[in-house]
Amino acid sequence: MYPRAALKFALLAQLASLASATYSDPKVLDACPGYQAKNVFNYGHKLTADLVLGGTACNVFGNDTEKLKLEVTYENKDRIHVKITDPATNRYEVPEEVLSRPKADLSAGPQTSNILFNYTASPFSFSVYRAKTHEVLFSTASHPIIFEPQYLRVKTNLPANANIYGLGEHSDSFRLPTHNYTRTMWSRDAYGLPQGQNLYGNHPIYFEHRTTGTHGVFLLNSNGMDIKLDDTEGTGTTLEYNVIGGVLDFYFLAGSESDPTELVRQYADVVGTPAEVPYWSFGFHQCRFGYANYIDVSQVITNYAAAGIPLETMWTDIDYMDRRRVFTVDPQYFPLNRVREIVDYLHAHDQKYILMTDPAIAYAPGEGYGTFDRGTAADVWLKAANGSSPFLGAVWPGVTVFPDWFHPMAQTFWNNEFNLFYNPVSGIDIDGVWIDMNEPASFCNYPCTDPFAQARQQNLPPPRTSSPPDPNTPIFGEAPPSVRKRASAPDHSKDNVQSPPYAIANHAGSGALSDRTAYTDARHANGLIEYDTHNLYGHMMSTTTQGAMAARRPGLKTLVITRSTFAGSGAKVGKWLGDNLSTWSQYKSSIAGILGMAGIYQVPMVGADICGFGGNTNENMCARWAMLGAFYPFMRNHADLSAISQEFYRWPTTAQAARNALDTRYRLLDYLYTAFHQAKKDGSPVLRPLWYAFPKDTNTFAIDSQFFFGPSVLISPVIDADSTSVDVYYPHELFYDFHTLAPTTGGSSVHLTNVNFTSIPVSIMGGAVLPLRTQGQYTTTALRKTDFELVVAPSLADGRAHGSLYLDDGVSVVPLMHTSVSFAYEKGRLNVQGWYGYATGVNVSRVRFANTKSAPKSVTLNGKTVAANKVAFDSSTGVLDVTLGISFKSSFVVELH
Ligand SMILES: *[C@@H]1O[C@H](CO)[C@@H](O)[C@H](O)[C@H]1NC(C)=O
Ligand SMILES: *[C@@H]1O[C@H](CO)[C@@H](O)[C@H](O)[C@H]1NC(C)=O
Ligand SMILES: *[C@@H]1O[C@H](CO)[C@@H](O)[C@H](O)[C@H]1NC(C)=O
Ligand SMILES: *[C@@H]1O[C@H](CO)[C@@H](O)[C@H](O)[C@H]1NC(C)=O
Ligand SMILES: *[C@@H]1O[C@H](CO)[C@@H](O)[C@H](O)[C@H]1NC(C)=O
Ligand SMILES: *[C@@H]1O[C@H](CO)[C@@H](O)[C@H](O)[C@H]1NC(C)=O
Ligand SMILES: CC(=O)N[C@H]1CO[C@H](CO)[C@@H](O)[C@@H]1O
Repeated sequence: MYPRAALKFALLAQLASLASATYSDPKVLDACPGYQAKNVFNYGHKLTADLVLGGTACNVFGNDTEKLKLEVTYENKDRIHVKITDPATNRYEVPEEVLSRPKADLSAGPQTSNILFNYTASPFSFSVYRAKTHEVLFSTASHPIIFEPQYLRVKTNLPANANIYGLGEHSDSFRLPTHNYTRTMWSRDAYGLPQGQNLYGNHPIYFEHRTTGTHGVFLLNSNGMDIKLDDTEGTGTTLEYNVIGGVLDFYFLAGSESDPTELVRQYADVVGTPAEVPYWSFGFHQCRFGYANYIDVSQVITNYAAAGIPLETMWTDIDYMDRRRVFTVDPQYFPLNRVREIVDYLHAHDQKYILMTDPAIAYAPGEGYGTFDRGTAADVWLKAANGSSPFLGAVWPGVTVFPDWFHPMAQTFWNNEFNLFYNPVSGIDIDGVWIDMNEPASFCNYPCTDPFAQARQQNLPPPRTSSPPDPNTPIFGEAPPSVRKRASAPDHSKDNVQSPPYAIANHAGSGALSDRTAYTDARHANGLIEYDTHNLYGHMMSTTTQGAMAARRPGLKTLVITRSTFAGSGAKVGKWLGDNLSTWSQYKSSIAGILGMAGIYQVPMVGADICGFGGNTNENMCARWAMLGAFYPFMRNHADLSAISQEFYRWPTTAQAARNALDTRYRLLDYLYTAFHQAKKDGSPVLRPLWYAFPKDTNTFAIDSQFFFGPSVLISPVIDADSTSVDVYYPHELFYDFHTLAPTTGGSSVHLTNVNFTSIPVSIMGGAVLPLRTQGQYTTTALRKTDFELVVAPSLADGRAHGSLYLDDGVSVVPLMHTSVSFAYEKGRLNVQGWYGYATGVNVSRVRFANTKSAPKSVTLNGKTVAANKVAFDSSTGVLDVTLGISFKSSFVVELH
């Protein structure tokens, strides 16, 4: 079957790319008739209309739909929902169970809205503009909307050199190119993170920033699409959606004229605020593909301790599995009792353990593989097009099936597998979980003829020798329902789902949609097919896995790290940036990657593989990367099977760099935890590009080699290979060196020299009060017993500063007690006010006031003079250091007189 099918795919793909070369011509598309608005009803907060084809159909990629329904809803003062559907057919839409739609305010309407919807009836076009200034943000004028069964097109004009961010997942610059640039949304296994191509996940949201304000546009659609940014038509920049299914479901977000972080919060209102993660998960994680056996793993743990480099969590890749089958251990290389011994050792030392879980499950009828047998009994596998036999792929264990996350028993099945294998009493008591290959990736189109894929299939560890478990153990109390809710599923009988007329620029294999993944005609229990839901597979595995982890340890926060995401995934899970190489360019581009996830898409628990995954790193690169990685929210060192060992202790410079940067990171861990708590509350970004804080400073718009860690700590790493200097930009504000608190006045670029390989420039932005631990510790458990100190970093404009601290037990989803403190500094008076429900059990050891002009005559704590020997002023740096040594359980005031 495969050779013929492959040939068919290849031919159709060729034809389709020919077709798109012809028809994607903007002149051809702009000559389409578009629509006319009829029967317009304006209810104030809502507008509806029929859109009727406005002339002779152009049928570029299928027949134009004759009549559409337009529905415009003012959902709140900052959000307009614009939806265009075909009322005559049941078209696919992202299911509510995947992304529940945001609620609208009853009082919303054009009178109170910050943005307004406008339209012309004939030819129909619409625009969204700012209510106050009438500045147009989005306009389809002169670009007719095209709506065909397998092709939707919407295009807007934007200013020349528009500042566009988002549309991830990509490995391109944070500020996107605007010349002949295509962002393709179609999840794929993208080893090497090639630039300009589709990667693992999909976030069809863009932010556009202007000096007059920042706004956002979210297209809620999970079908394959190309979003094109271009400037070759001489009319500024254009942004064009080319979507191969679903409906046009836009959320226009007003953002703000002065504070871009408002827009981040508005996006969180639509897709959900991010999950809080356990405090310990901010500790350092070590992993690699290729730890040969349990002895290897145990040695890495003891080597870290011997090197004095904090190790919070040890990870194991697929190496632990028996024949690479999930929910198994290799009895010879990773015998269960020895792995349990490792877990016990880690837990006794306040450390954690995490294992990899893949979605692809070995297809092993009659072999006694419990997971396969139980899943088969429950009938939870994704089905082939005919809906009767499981869809097969080829992944790590060889031929595999894939769970159907839409199946009504999928969660029960997954919970049960987690309870059996990750059982504290009889299995492996993991603390978090890592999910991979969930695009879903398949090495080839089964049955594979591709020699590369065949070779990978055969590259298996030695076979197991122990006897398999009883495959017939009943687990489900009742027979799984075999009902399939097909009635509501969209009808694709007339569509070409293998090779739609418009070919998106998929870079997997030959470019066919089904290449190296589940085929587009594979069927879910609810009747949906992968053509529509492909981009949701990783997201659904994420939410199901998070559910299974929450069921294992009810009431506790979970850490799930996934590879594939969709809009909204961050509400449940974190993400690593996937498989790249140990290169200096990837070291740098990881910053744009984490800024996208943590600054825009609401997936703040994010990090790149430190020191690089594929290929070999070296001492200098790994040292620089250890220090940059200390400011990824999720900090993990991870390497590929064929790469040299790259644990931080392998080289002296790298080891020292890691110790230094980890010390800084751990001192900031409560500040990071507070930023996550704020993000959970209102969607405020955990990482920020410079322009979020300096939206009028055009110098900042393209900077993606520096970033803010939390609201006010600026990270400015050395970027160039083996270099000890870097050009950094400090915007118009004071920036205080993290260690010395010496201030630099910003407003220009600075050439930093002699940045040795064990240090990274970290500065505190003026206007901040930071709660720091006095020093890093080996584990976060020990860290939480360490005293706090406060740093006051006054702003340039008015010398004020403020900050906050949120603390709880670090693990409970709903903590019984919490402590929430705010810090405000003005005119020599630091006011620490708050609620102290959670006992910190530690002291505030001191306060350091930066940029103090002269030594004060006296310092008081709650009105009482602080002894002179507890006050030290350094005139060279302007730092006033006041020792307090008071229990951190109530509010206090420190005044400089
Ligand atoms: C498009 O419309 C024409 C004429 O109405 C019809 O013959 C043809 O089958 C349609 N094509 C598709 C793909 O539906
Ligand atoms: C709204 O659209 C109408 C019709 O095209 C146009 O005359 C009017 O100027 C637009 N209003 C704004 C504020 O753009
Ligand atoms: C745009 O990019 C494509 C793909 O990289 C290339 O083939 C084409 O020549 C480019 N077109 C222009 C006008 O630069
Ligand atoms: C369903 O499709 C699969 C994959 O193409 C095939 O192996 C199987 O025989 C088919 N089953 C039936 C009942 O047609
Ligand atoms: C590296 O630079 C830092 C910061 O300037 C300095 O404290 C440290 O002593 C330097 N290390 C070495 C080995 O020179
Ligand atoms: C902590 O503060 C208490 C007083 O509140 C003091 O007695 C104690 O010595 C302090 N501990 C340290 C380590 O400074
Ligand atoms: C951003 C970056 O450096 N990406 C590189 C990742 O690895 C591939 C090779 O597989 C390079 O082509 C990319 O440039």
